[in-house]
Amino acid sequence: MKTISPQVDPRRVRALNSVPDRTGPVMYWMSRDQRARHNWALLHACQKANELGQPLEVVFTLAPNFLDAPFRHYDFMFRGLQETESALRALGIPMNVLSGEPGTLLPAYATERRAGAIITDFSPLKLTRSWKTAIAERLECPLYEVDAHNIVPCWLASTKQEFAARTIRPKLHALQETFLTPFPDPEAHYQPSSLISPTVDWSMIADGIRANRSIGPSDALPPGEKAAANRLRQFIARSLQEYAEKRNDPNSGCVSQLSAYLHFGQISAQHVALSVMQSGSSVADRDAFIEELFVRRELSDNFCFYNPDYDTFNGIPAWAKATLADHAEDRRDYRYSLEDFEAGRTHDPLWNAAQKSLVGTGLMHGYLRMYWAKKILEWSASPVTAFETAVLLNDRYALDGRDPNGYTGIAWSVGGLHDRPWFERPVYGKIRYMNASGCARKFDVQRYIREIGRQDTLFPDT
Ligand code: FAD
Ligand code: FO1
Repeated sequence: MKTISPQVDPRRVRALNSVPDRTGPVMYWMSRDQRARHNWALLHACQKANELGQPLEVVFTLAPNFLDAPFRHYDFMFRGLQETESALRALGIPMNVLSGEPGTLLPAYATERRAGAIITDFSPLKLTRSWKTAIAERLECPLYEVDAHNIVPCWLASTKQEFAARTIRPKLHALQETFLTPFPDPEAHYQPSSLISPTVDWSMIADGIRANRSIGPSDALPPGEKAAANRLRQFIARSLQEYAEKRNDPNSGCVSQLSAYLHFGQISAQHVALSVMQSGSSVADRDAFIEELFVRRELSDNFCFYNPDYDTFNGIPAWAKATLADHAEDRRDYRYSLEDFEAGRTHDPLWNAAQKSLVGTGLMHGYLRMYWAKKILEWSASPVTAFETAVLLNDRYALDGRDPNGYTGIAWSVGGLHDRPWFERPVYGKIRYMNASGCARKFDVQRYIREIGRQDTLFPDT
Protein backbone atom coordinates (compact mmCIF):
# COMPACT_ATOMS: atom_id res chain seq x y z
CA MET A 1 0.00 0.00 0.00
CA LYS A 2 1.25 3.49 -0.78
CA THR A 3 2.13 5.39 2.37
CA ILE A 4 0.76 8.89 1.91
CA SER A 5 2.08 11.53 4.22
CA PRO A 6 -0.85 13.92 4.67
CA GLN A 7 0.17 17.45 5.38
CA VAL A 8 -1.31 18.57 8.69
CA ASP A 9 -1.09 22.33 9.09
CA PRO A 10 1.81 22.79 11.56
CA ARG A 11 -0.17 25.54 13.30
CA ARG A 12 -2.53 22.79 14.49
CA VAL A 13 0.36 21.14 16.35
CA ARG A 14 2.21 22.22 19.48
CA ALA A 15 4.99 20.52 21.45
CA LEU A 16 4.21 19.88 25.12
CA ASN A 17 7.82 19.11 26.03
CA SER A 18 11.18 19.91 24.53
CA VAL A 19 12.44 16.34 23.97
CA PRO A 20 13.68 15.81 20.38
CA ASP A 21 12.21 13.08 18.16
CA ARG A 22 14.03 9.79 18.46
CA THR A 23 13.88 6.47 16.66
CA GLY A 24 11.08 4.31 17.90
CA PRO A 25 7.42 3.51 17.31
CA VAL A 26 5.02 6.46 17.08
CA MET A 27 1.95 6.50 19.35
CA TYR A 28 -1.28 8.41 18.96
CA TRP A 29 -2.59 8.81 22.49
CA MET A 30 -6.29 9.16 21.63
CA SER A 31 -8.60 10.87 24.13
CA ARG A 32 -11.04 13.48 22.86
CA ASP A 33 -11.17 12.61 19.18
CA GLN A 34 -12.19 8.99 19.30
CA ARG A 35 -12.36 8.27 15.58
CA ALA A 36 -10.36 6.83 12.70
CA ARG A 37 -11.81 9.17 10.05
CA HIS A 38 -11.18 12.90 9.62
CA ASN A 39 -8.80 13.06 12.57
CA TRP A 40 -5.89 15.53 12.30
CA ALA A 41 -4.17 14.06 15.35
CA LEU A 42 -4.15 10.58 13.79
CA LEU A 43 -3.03 12.02 10.45
CA HIS A 44 -0.17 13.87 12.12
CA ALA A 45 0.87 10.67 13.90
CA CYS A 46 0.90 8.97 10.50
CA GLN A 47 3.03 11.78 9.09
CA LYS A 48 5.45 11.43 11.99
CA ALA A 49 5.60 7.62 11.63
CA ASN A 50 6.34 7.92 7.91
CA GLU A 51 9.01 10.57 8.57
CA LEU A 52 10.69 8.42 11.21
CA GLY A 53 10.14 5.24 9.19
CA GLN A 54 8.53 3.74 12.27
CA PRO A 55 5.33 1.77 12.97
CA LEU A 56 2.30 3.52 14.38
CA GLU A 57 -0.08 2.45 17.12
CA VAL A 58 -3.02 4.08 18.89
CA VAL A 59 -3.27 4.06 22.69
CA PHE A 60 -6.35 4.92 24.74
CA THR A 61 -5.96 5.35 28.50
CA LEU A 62 -9.17 4.42 30.22
CA ALA A 63 -9.50 6.40 33.44
CA PRO A 64 -11.46 4.47 36.09
CA ASN A 65 -13.30 7.65 36.99
CA PHE A 66 -13.62 10.50 34.52
CA LEU A 67 -15.30 13.44 36.29
CA ASP A 68 -17.74 10.99 37.90
CA ALA A 69 -19.14 9.93 34.54
CA PRO A 70 -21.81 7.27 35.10
CA PHE A 71 -22.07 4.01 33.17
CA ARG A 72 -24.34 5.67 30.57
CA HIS A 73 -21.31 7.57 29.21
CA TYR A 74 -18.77 4.78 29.43
CA ASP A 75 -21.20 2.54 27.56
CA PHE A 76 -21.59 5.09 24.74
CA MET A 77 -17.84 5.65 24.62
CA PHE A 78 -16.91 1.98 24.77
CA ARG A 79 -19.16 0.91 21.99
CA GLY A 80 -17.76 3.73 19.89
CA LEU A 81 -14.17 2.80 20.70
CA GLN A 82 -14.74 -0.84 19.72
CA GLU A 83 -15.90 0.26 16.30
CA THR A 84 -12.93 2.61 16.00
CA GLU A 85 -10.53 -0.18 16.94
CA SER A 86 -11.83 -2.23 13.99
CA ALA A 87 -11.58 0.74 11.64
CA LEU A 88 -7.97 1.34 12.72
CA ARG A 89 -7.06 -2.33 12.23
CA ALA A 90 -8.44 -2.10 8.71
CA LEU A 91 -5.88 0.70 8.22
CA GLY A 92 -3.13 -1.53 9.58
CA ILE A 93 -2.99 0.32 12.89
CA PRO A 94 -3.23 -1.60 16.17
CA MET A 95 -4.98 -0.04 19.14
CA ASN A 96 -4.24 -0.65 22.80
CA VAL A 97 -6.34 0.28 25.79
CA LEU A 98 -4.59 0.88 29.11
CA SER A 99 -6.82 0.89 32.18
CA GLY A 100 -5.83 3.10 35.06
CA GLU A 101 -4.47 6.57 35.73
CA PRO A 102 -3.02 7.97 32.47
CA GLY A 103 -0.38 9.98 34.36
CA THR A 104 1.35 6.82 35.53
CA LEU A 105 0.37 4.35 32.79
CA LEU A 106 1.48 6.21 29.71
CA PRO A 107 5.12 6.99 30.64
CA ALA A 108 5.64 3.35 31.65
CA TYR A 109 4.08 2.11 28.43
CA ALA A 110 6.09 4.56 26.32
CA THR A 111 9.29 3.37 27.97
CA GLU A 112 8.35 -0.28 27.52
CA ARG A 113 7.69 0.32 23.81
CA ARG A 114 10.66 2.67 23.49
CA ALA A 115 8.34 5.16 21.81
CA GLY A 116 9.97 7.57 19.39
CA ALA A 117 7.20 10.21 19.66
CA ILE A 118 3.72 10.55 21.14
CA ILE A 119 0.97 12.60 19.54
CA THR A 120 -2.24 13.40 21.45
CA ASP A 121 -5.37 15.39 20.68
CA PHE A 122 -6.45 18.65 22.33
CA SER A 123 -8.93 19.31 25.11
CA PRO A 124 -9.19 22.49 27.21
CA LEU A 125 -10.54 20.58 30.22
CA LYS A 126 -8.45 20.76 33.38
CA LEU A 127 -8.44 17.01 33.96
CA THR A 128 -6.99 16.07 30.59
CA ARG A 129 -4.55 19.00 30.77
CA SER A 130 -3.35 17.79 34.17
CA TRP A 131 -2.68 14.35 32.67
CA LYS A 132 -0.55 15.88 29.92
CA THR A 133 1.38 18.15 32.29
CA ALA A 134 2.18 15.16 34.52
CA ILE A 135 3.25 13.07 31.54
CA ALA A 136 5.11 15.61 29.38
CA GLU A 137 8.03 16.07 31.75
CA ARG A 138 8.41 12.33 32.50
CA LEU A 139 8.58 11.13 28.91
CA GLU A 140 11.90 10.32 27.19
CA CYS A 141 10.29 11.14 23.86
CA PRO A 142 8.47 14.21 22.53
CA LEU A 143 4.77 14.79 23.27
CA TYR A 144 2.86 16.76 20.61
CA GLU A 145 -0.71 18.04 20.93
CA VAL A 146 -2.89 18.44 17.85
CA ASP A 147 -6.19 20.35 17.91
CA ALA A 148 -8.29 17.84 15.97
CA HIS A 149 -11.52 19.00 17.58
CA ASN A 150 -11.79 22.62 16.45
CA ILE A 151 -11.81 23.88 12.89
CA VAL A 152 -9.48 26.73 13.93
CA PRO A 153 -6.92 25.59 16.52
CA CYS A 154 -8.04 27.02 19.88
CA TRP A 155 -4.71 28.66 20.68
CA LEU A 156 -4.68 30.31 17.25
CA ALA A 157 -8.28 31.61 17.20
CA SER A 158 -7.51 33.89 20.11
CA THR A 159 -4.78 34.38 22.72
CA LYS A 160 -7.27 35.34 25.44
CA GLN A 161 -10.74 34.68 26.84
CA GLU A 162 -13.17 36.24 24.36
CA PHE A 163 -15.96 38.51 25.56
CA ALA A 164 -18.76 37.16 23.39
CA ALA A 165 -19.61 35.40 20.13
CA ARG A 166 -19.41 38.76 18.37
CA THR A 167 -15.76 39.21 19.39
CA ILE A 168 -14.50 35.74 18.44
CA ARG A 169 -16.62 35.45 15.26
CA PRO A 170 -14.45 37.76 13.10
CA LYS A 171 -11.30 35.99 14.34
CA LEU A 172 -12.70 32.59 13.42
CA HIS A 173 -14.08 33.78 10.08
CA ALA A 174 -10.70 35.33 9.21
CA LEU A 175 -9.06 31.89 9.60
CA GLN A 176 -11.95 29.80 8.20
CA GLU A 177 -10.56 29.81 4.66
CA THR A 178 -7.18 28.50 5.88
CA PHE A 179 -8.46 25.79 8.20
CA LEU A 180 -11.87 24.67 6.96
CA THR A 181 -10.20 22.51 4.33
CA PRO A 182 -11.04 19.03 3.05
CA PHE A 183 -9.27 16.08 4.64
CA PRO A 184 -6.68 14.22 2.54
CA ASP A 185 -8.41 11.70 0.32
CA PRO A 186 -7.58 8.90 0.53
CA GLU A 187 -6.66 9.53 4.10
CA ALA A 188 -3.26 8.37 5.17
CA HIS A 189 -2.60 4.68 4.88
CA TYR A 190 0.09 3.04 6.86
CA GLN A 191 2.42 0.19 6.27
CA PRO A 192 0.89 -2.55 8.42
CA SER A 193 2.53 -1.90 11.72
CA SER A 194 5.28 -4.27 12.74
CA LEU A 195 3.89 -3.93 16.25
CA ILE A 196 2.02 -7.14 16.95
CA SER A 197 -0.79 -6.09 19.23
CA PRO A 198 -3.57 -8.41 20.36
CA THR A 199 -7.08 -7.16 19.79
CA VAL A 200 -8.52 -5.39 22.81
CA ASP A 201 -10.35 -7.55 25.38
CA TRP A 202 -13.27 -5.16 25.78
CA SER A 203 -15.34 -7.35 28.09
CA MET A 204 -12.49 -7.60 30.58
CA ILE A 205 -12.04 -3.83 30.45
CA ALA A 206 -15.75 -3.18 30.81
CA ASP A 207 -15.81 -5.22 34.01
CA GLY A 208 -13.10 -2.97 35.40
CA ILE A 209 -15.16 0.20 35.13
CA ARG A 210 -16.37 1.50 38.49
CA ALA A 211 -18.90 3.90 36.99
CA ASN A 212 -22.32 4.40 38.60
CA ARG A 213 -24.40 1.75 36.87
CA SER A 214 -27.71 3.08 38.18
CA ILE A 215 -27.55 5.63 35.36
CA GLY A 216 -27.62 3.14 32.59
CA PRO A 217 -27.14 3.32 28.83
CA SER A 218 -29.41 5.58 26.86
CA ASP A 219 -31.06 3.99 23.82
CA ALA A 220 -31.80 7.45 22.36
CA LEU A 221 -28.75 7.43 20.08
CA PRO A 222 -26.69 4.50 18.79
CA PRO A 223 -22.99 5.27 19.47
CA GLY A 224 -20.03 5.08 17.09
CA GLU A 225 -18.58 6.60 13.93
CA LYS A 226 -21.03 4.88 11.56
CA ALA A 227 -24.08 5.97 13.57
CA ALA A 228 -22.70 9.50 13.72
CA ALA A 229 -22.20 9.58 9.97
CA ASN A 230 -25.76 8.30 9.51
CA ARG A 231 -27.14 10.95 11.83
CA LEU A 232 -25.34 13.62 9.80
CA ARG A 233 -26.73 12.25 6.53
CA GLN A 234 -30.27 12.16 7.94
CA PHE A 235 -29.95 15.66 9.37
CA ILE A 236 -28.82 17.08 6.04
CA ALA A 237 -31.44 15.16 4.08
CA ARG A 238 -34.44 15.82 6.35
CA SER A 239 -33.95 18.62 8.87
CA LEU A 240 -31.31 21.11 7.83
CA GLN A 241 -33.72 22.94 5.54
CA GLU A 242 -35.85 23.93 8.56
CA TYR A 243 -32.97 24.65 10.90
CA ALA A 244 -32.93 28.47 10.71
CA GLU A 245 -36.66 28.70 11.30
CA LYS A 246 -37.35 25.86 13.72
CA ARG A 247 -34.13 25.10 15.62
CA ASN A 248 -35.62 26.59 18.81
CA ASP A 249 -38.73 24.41 18.63
CA PRO A 250 -38.17 21.19 20.64
CA ASN A 251 -41.16 19.60 18.85
CA SER A 252 -39.70 20.15 15.38
CA GLY A 253 -36.94 17.52 15.60
CA CYS A 254 -34.91 19.64 13.19
CA VAL A 255 -31.68 19.89 15.19
CA SER A 256 -28.76 17.63 14.30
CA GLN A 257 -28.50 15.67 17.59
CA LEU A 258 -24.77 15.42 16.89
CA SER A 259 -23.51 16.80 20.22
CA ALA A 260 -22.88 13.45 21.92
CA TYR A 261 -20.96 12.26 18.85
CA LEU A 262 -18.99 15.49 18.76
CA HIS A 263 -18.32 15.32 22.50
CA PHE A 264 -16.74 11.86 22.23
CA GLY A 265 -15.07 12.81 18.97
CA GLN A 266 -16.93 10.09 17.06
CA ILE A 267 -17.45 12.61 14.28
CA SER A 268 -15.34 15.55 13.18
CA ALA A 269 -16.89 19.04 13.43
CA GLN A 270 -14.81 20.00 10.41
CA HIS A 271 -16.29 17.15 8.39
CA VAL A 272 -19.79 18.14 9.58
CA ALA A 273 -19.20 21.76 8.53
CA LEU A 274 -17.85 20.74 5.10
CA SER A 275 -20.77 18.35 4.54
CA VAL A 276 -23.33 21.02 5.46
CA MET A 277 -21.65 23.61 3.25
CA GLN A 278 -21.62 21.20 0.30
CA SER A 279 -25.29 20.31 0.80
CA GLY A 280 -28.06 21.98 -1.13
CA SER A 281 -29.29 23.81 1.96
CA SER A 282 -30.27 27.48 1.88
CA VAL A 283 -27.72 30.07 2.93
CA ALA A 284 -29.90 30.94 5.93
CA ASP A 285 -30.02 27.33 7.17
CA ARG A 286 -26.36 26.72 6.51
CA ASP A 287 -25.24 29.95 8.20
CA ALA A 288 -27.49 29.37 11.22
CA PHE A 289 -26.06 25.87 11.69
CA ILE A 290 -22.42 26.84 11.11
CA GLU A 291 -22.84 29.68 13.63
CA GLU A 292 -23.66 27.09 16.31
CA LEU A 293 -21.25 24.37 15.20
CA PHE A 294 -18.30 26.68 14.52
CA VAL A 295 -18.66 29.98 16.41
CA ARG A 296 -20.60 28.89 19.50
CA ARG A 297 -18.81 25.59 19.92
CA GLU A 298 -15.32 27.05 19.45
CA LEU A 299 -16.20 29.95 21.75
CA SER A 300 -16.84 27.31 24.44
CA ASP A 301 -13.38 25.81 24.00
CA ASN A 302 -11.96 29.35 24.17
CA PHE A 303 -13.73 29.99 27.49
CA CYS A 304 -12.54 26.70 29.05
CA PHE A 305 -9.02 27.07 27.67
CA TYR A 306 -8.47 30.53 29.13
CA ASN A 307 -10.64 30.48 32.25
CA PRO A 308 -9.65 27.86 34.85
CA ASP A 309 -12.91 28.54 36.75
CA TYR A 310 -15.00 27.48 33.76
CA ASP A 311 -16.86 24.83 35.78
CA THR A 312 -17.68 27.02 38.81
CA PHE A 313 -19.69 30.12 39.61
CA ASN A 314 -16.39 31.96 39.98
CA GLY A 315 -15.86 31.83 36.22
CA ILE A 316 -18.77 34.15 35.34
CA PRO A 317 -18.20 37.85 34.51
CA ALA A 318 -17.77 40.39 37.35
CA TRP A 319 -20.93 42.33 36.39
CA ALA A 320 -22.96 39.16 36.71
CA LYS A 321 -21.50 38.28 40.10
CA ALA A 322 -22.30 41.81 41.30
CA THR A 323 -25.90 41.86 40.09
CA LEU A 324 -26.60 38.37 41.45
CA ALA A 325 -25.11 39.40 44.81
CA ASP A 326 -27.40 42.45 44.88
CA HIS A 327 -30.35 40.07 44.65
CA ALA A 328 -29.04 37.17 46.73
CA GLU A 329 -31.45 38.05 49.57
CA ASP A 330 -34.51 38.45 47.32
CA ARG A 331 -37.42 36.20 48.24
CA ARG A 332 -37.57 33.08 46.09
CA ASP A 333 -41.15 32.21 45.13
CA TYR A 334 -40.03 28.57 44.97
CA ARG A 335 -37.02 26.83 46.45
CA TYR A 336 -35.97 23.32 45.48
CA SER A 337 -33.15 21.05 46.64
CA LEU A 338 -30.83 19.11 44.34
CA GLU A 339 -32.98 16.03 45.01
CA ASP A 340 -36.16 17.92 44.00
CA PHE A 341 -34.55 19.08 40.77
CA GLU A 342 -33.03 15.67 40.04
CA ALA A 343 -36.42 13.96 40.49
CA GLY A 344 -38.15 16.57 38.35
CA ARG A 345 -40.31 17.48 41.34
CA THR A 346 -41.09 21.18 40.81
CA HIS A 347 -44.35 23.08 40.32
CA ASP A 348 -43.53 23.60 36.64
CA PRO A 349 -44.64 20.81 34.25
CA LEU A 350 -42.46 22.15 31.44
CA TRP A 351 -39.32 22.15 33.59
CA ASN A 352 -40.17 18.70 34.93
CA ALA A 353 -40.63 17.36 31.40
CA ALA A 354 -37.24 18.73 30.33
CA GLN A 355 -35.62 17.12 33.37
CA LYS A 356 -37.39 13.86 32.64
CA SER A 357 -36.02 13.91 29.10
CA LEU A 358 -32.52 14.51 30.45
CA VAL A 359 -32.70 11.65 32.96
CA GLY A 360 -34.50 9.24 30.65
CA THR A 361 -32.64 9.75 27.39
CA GLY A 362 -29.55 11.82 28.21
CA LEU A 363 -30.82 14.45 25.76
CA MET A 364 -32.48 17.84 26.26
CA HIS A 365 -33.27 20.23 23.43
CA GLY A 366 -30.99 23.26 23.33
CA TYR A 367 -33.72 25.85 23.77
CA LEU A 368 -35.05 24.08 26.85
CA ARG A 369 -31.54 23.78 28.28
CA MET A 370 -31.45 27.56 28.63
CA TYR A 371 -34.88 27.59 30.31
CA TRP A 372 -33.88 24.59 32.47
CA ALA A 373 -30.74 26.26 33.83
CA LYS A 374 -32.34 29.68 34.34
CA LYS A 375 -35.13 28.18 36.39
CA ILE A 376 -32.55 26.40 38.55
CA LEU A 377 -31.10 29.88 39.19
CA GLU A 378 -34.60 31.22 40.03
CA TRP A 379 -35.57 28.36 42.34
CA SER A 380 -32.28 27.67 44.18
CA ALA A 381 -31.25 29.02 47.56
CA SER A 382 -28.31 30.91 45.98
CA PRO A 383 -26.73 31.49 42.56
CA VAL A 384 -23.67 29.45 43.60
CA THR A 385 -25.87 26.49 44.54
CA ALA A 386 -27.75 26.91 41.28
CA PHE A 387 -24.53 26.76 39.24
CA GLU A 388 -23.37 23.64 41.06
CA THR A 389 -26.75 21.94 40.66
CA ALA A 390 -26.86 22.63 36.93
CA VAL A 391 -23.31 21.32 36.37
CA LEU A 392 -23.89 18.24 38.47
CA LEU A 393 -27.18 17.25 36.79
CA ASN A 394 -25.97 18.10 33.28
CA ASP A 395 -22.75 16.10 33.67
CA ARG A 396 -24.51 13.22 35.42
CA TYR A 397 -27.26 12.69 32.85
CA ALA A 398 -26.51 14.47 29.56
CA LEU A 399 -24.89 12.17 26.98
CA ASP A 400 -22.91 15.19 25.78
CA GLY A 401 -22.01 16.27 29.33
CA ARG A 402 -18.51 16.97 30.72
CA ASP A 403 -18.02 19.15 27.67
CA PRO A 404 -16.82 22.76 27.28
CA ASN A 405 -20.21 23.50 25.69
CA GLY A 406 -21.95 22.45 28.89
CA TYR A 407 -19.89 24.54 31.27
CA THR A 408 -20.23 27.49 28.89
CA GLY A 409 -23.98 26.96 28.42
CA ILE A 410 -24.50 26.93 32.18
CA ALA A 411 -22.29 29.99 32.71
CA TRP A 412 -24.31 31.77 29.98
CA SER A 413 -27.68 30.82 31.49
CA VAL A 414 -26.90 31.34 35.17
CA GLY A 415 -24.06 33.84 34.98
CA GLY A 416 -24.52 35.98 31.86
CA LEU A 417 -21.27 34.75 30.25
CA HIS A 418 -21.01 35.92 26.61
CA ASP A 419 -24.29 37.83 27.21
CA ARG A 420 -25.06 41.35 28.35
CA PRO A 421 -27.01 42.92 31.28
CA TRP A 422 -30.80 43.00 30.77
CA PHE A 423 -33.69 44.73 32.53
CA GLU A 424 -33.19 44.24 36.30
CA ARG A 425 -35.63 41.98 38.17
CA PRO A 426 -35.83 40.01 41.45
CA VAL A 427 -33.40 37.10 41.94
CA TYR A 428 -31.97 37.36 38.37
CA GLY A 429 -30.75 40.93 38.74
CA LYS A 430 -29.66 41.86 35.22
CA ILE A 431 -29.20 38.24 34.04
CA ARG A 432 -31.38 37.52 31.00
CA TYR A 433 -34.76 36.19 32.08
CA MET A 434 -36.77 33.38 30.52
CA ASN A 435 -40.22 32.09 31.43
CA ALA A 436 -42.79 29.54 30.32
CA SER A 437 -44.88 32.10 28.43
CA GLY A 438 -41.75 33.00 26.47
CA CYS A 439 -41.41 29.32 25.60
CA ALA A 440 -45.08 29.17 24.63
CA ARG A 441 -44.45 31.92 22.11
CA LYS A 442 -41.70 29.77 20.56
CA PHE A 443 -43.32 26.32 20.54
CA ASP A 444 -46.29 24.17 21.58
CA VAL A 445 -45.43 23.60 25.26
CA GLN A 446 -48.34 21.23 25.95
CA ARG A 447 -47.35 19.05 23.02
CA TYR A 448 -43.75 18.86 24.30
CA ILE A 449 -44.98 17.87 27.78
CA ARG A 450 -47.27 15.20 26.29
CA GLU A 451 -44.49 13.76 24.10
CA ILE A 452 -42.08 13.50 27.02
CA GLY A 453 -44.83 12.04 29.20
CA ARG A 454 -45.10 9.16 26.77
CA GLN A 455 -41.38 8.36 27.11
CA ASP A 456 -40.72 5.50 29.50
CA THR A 457 -38.04 6.79 31.74
CA LEU A 458 -35.89 5.98 34.73
CA PHE A 459 -38.10 7.69 37.28
CA PRO A 460 -41.85 7.55 37.80
CA ASP A 461 -44.15 10.11 36.23
CA THR A 462 -44.11 13.32 38.17
P1 FAD B 1 -27.51 21.62 16.90
O1 FAD B 1 -28.42 22.77 17.09
O2 FAD B 1 -27.76 20.65 15.83
O3 FAD B 1 -26.02 22.24 16.76
C1 FAD B 1 -24.96 21.48 16.15
C2 FAD B 1 -23.76 21.51 17.09
O4 FAD B 1 -23.36 22.85 17.34
C3 FAD B 1 -24.02 20.91 18.46
O5 FAD B 1 -23.87 19.51 18.46
C4 FAD B 1 -22.96 21.58 19.32
O6 FAD B 1 -21.71 20.96 19.19
C5 FAD B 1 -22.89 22.96 18.69
N1 FAD B 1 -23.77 23.87 19.43
C6 FAD B 1 -25.09 24.08 19.25
N2 FAD B 1 -25.55 25.01 20.12
C7 FAD B 1 -24.48 25.36 20.88
C8 FAD B 1 -24.28 26.26 21.97
N3 FAD B 1 -25.29 27.00 22.45
N4 FAD B 1 -23.05 26.35 22.52
C9 FAD B 1 -22.02 25.61 22.03
N5 FAD B 1 -22.13 24.74 21.01
C10 FAD B 1 -23.35 24.63 20.45
N6 FAD B 1 -23.73 21.22 24.52
C11 FAD B 1 -22.94 20.09 24.68
O7 FAD B 1 -22.31 19.64 23.71
N7 FAD B 1 -22.82 19.47 25.91
C12 FAD B 1 -23.48 19.93 27.01
O8 FAD B 1 -23.35 19.37 28.11
C13 FAD B 1 -24.30 21.11 26.88
N8 FAD B 1 -24.95 21.61 27.97
C14 FAD B 1 -25.65 22.78 27.84
C15 FAD B 1 -26.25 23.31 28.98
C16 FAD B 1 -26.95 24.52 28.90
C17 FAD B 1 -27.58 25.07 30.15
C18 FAD B 1 -27.07 25.18 27.66
C19 FAD B 1 -27.82 26.49 27.56
C20 FAD B 1 -26.48 24.65 26.50
C21 FAD B 1 -25.76 23.45 26.58
N9 FAD B 1 -25.13 22.88 25.46
C22 FAD B 1 -24.37 21.74 25.60
C23 FAD B 1 -25.11 23.59 24.14
C24 FAD B 1 -26.25 23.19 23.20
O9 FAD B 1 -27.47 23.30 23.86
C25 FAD B 1 -26.06 21.77 22.68
O10 FAD B 1 -24.78 21.65 22.11
C26 FAD B 1 -27.09 21.41 21.62
O11 FAD B 1 -28.38 21.55 22.13
C27 FAD B 1 -26.85 19.98 21.17
O12 FAD B 1 -27.89 19.56 20.33
P2 FAD B 1 -27.63 19.37 18.76
O13 FAD B 1 -26.36 18.62 18.53
O14 FAD B 1 -28.88 18.84 18.16
O15 FAD B 1 -27.41 20.89 18.33
N1 FO1 C 1 -11.01 10.43 27.85
C1 FO1 C 1 -9.96 9.58 28.06
O1 FO1 C 1 -8.88 9.80 27.51
N2 FO1 C 1 -10.08 8.48 28.87
C2 FO1 C 1 -11.25 8.17 29.48
O2 FO1 C 1 -11.32 7.18 30.20
C3 FO1 C 1 -12.38 9.03 29.26
C4 FO1 C 1 -13.63 8.74 29.86
C5 FO1 C 1 -14.71 9.63 29.62
C6 FO1 C 1 -15.97 9.38 30.18
C7 FO1 C 1 -17.03 10.26 29.95
C8 FO1 C 1 -16.83 11.38 29.16
O3 FO1 C 1 -17.86 12.24 28.93
C9 FO1 C 1 -15.58 11.66 28.57
C10 FO1 C 1 -14.52 10.76 28.79
N3 FO1 C 1 -13.27 11.00 28.22
C11 FO1 C 1 -12.21 10.16 28.44
C12 FO1 C 1 -12.90 12.30 27.69
C13 FO1 C 1 -13.53 12.76 26.43
O4 FO1 C 1 -13.33 11.87 25.43
C14 FO1 C 1 -12.93 14.12 26.13
O5 FO1 C 1 -11.55 13.99 25.99
C15 FO1 C 1 -13.18 15.13 27.22
O6 FO1 C 1 -14.50 15.13 27.53
C16 FO1 C 1 -12.69 16.49 26.77
O7 FO1 C 1 -13.64 17.13 26.01
